[in-house]
Amino acid sequence: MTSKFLFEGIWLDSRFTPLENLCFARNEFLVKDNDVILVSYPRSGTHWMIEILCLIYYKGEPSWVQSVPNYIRSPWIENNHFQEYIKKQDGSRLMTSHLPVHLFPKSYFTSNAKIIYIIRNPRDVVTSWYHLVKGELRWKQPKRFDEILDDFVQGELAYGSWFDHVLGWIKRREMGSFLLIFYEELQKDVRGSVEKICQFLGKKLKPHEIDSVLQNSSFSAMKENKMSNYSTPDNHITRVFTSPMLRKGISGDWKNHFTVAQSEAFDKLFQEKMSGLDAALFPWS
Ligand code: PPS
Repeated sequence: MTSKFLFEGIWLDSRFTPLENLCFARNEFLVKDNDVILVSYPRSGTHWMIEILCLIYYKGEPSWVQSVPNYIRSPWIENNHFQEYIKKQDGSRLMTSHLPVHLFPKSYFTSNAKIIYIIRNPRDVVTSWYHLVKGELRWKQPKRFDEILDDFVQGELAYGSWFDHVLGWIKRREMGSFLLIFYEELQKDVRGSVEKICQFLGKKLKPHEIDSVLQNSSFSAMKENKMSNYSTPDNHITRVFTSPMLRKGISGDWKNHFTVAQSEAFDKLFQEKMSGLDAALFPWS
């Protein structure tokens, strides 16, 4: 039984984003000027960034991330399980979305809300995705890596083509209120990245507060934290997947999955699709 449906050229999964919720998010949801919205293509490090942002909001103090599940701290705008949580938020709201720019809430485009867009090497994105869907409870026979890679390249995984997603959003980086962050940048210099995010958000943290942000958002801290690893009993994810949401948390695992031929074909596709952008923008070789 498939839960996939196509909407304006984008494949979505009705278990997480039913058409009704998508239409509400896009047409009716009111983005406010002081909202901060984290946007990403799936498997790009979204939950890592949620943790960092929540800790920045609390000046490194971990009580919030240790007592409230991440999907309530920064709910997904388009997700059926989470729209209720957004209604209960007040003050400066923190929210998450995987939507491509053309399906994003229309009210955002006339607001001063801040967007943080996180990009990860698509080779690692598809690798991460393969491991997630391998543990999908409904399949007796999970798809092989080459089949998932094929779906990824064709834009047939949920939220559509990685290339179109990135190309759509990246255009907005010259505008104000938009911060582009790479997963690889976080891996290489997490302190520098956190300082950059603080500056973007207008938050001033002392060095020991930044230390605490780093410590409490580390892969090992998040893996241990029930509020960050989807082990709370009411979460919707473990009803669908048995695979851990936090798997390896490294860059370059794709090299253990791609064949030489797949890697060469992907490089060629990447160059074709991203030819309009400076290759130096992407922090991977
Ligand atoms: S989702 O479910 O689509 O929103 O997934 P998303 O959170 O975007 O990405 C999941 C991958 O991010 C890794 N992750 C981390 N890496 C490093 N440090 C920290 N703290 C961290 N938290 C999450 C997670 O392990 C997934 O990547 P893989 O490669 O599968 O490990």
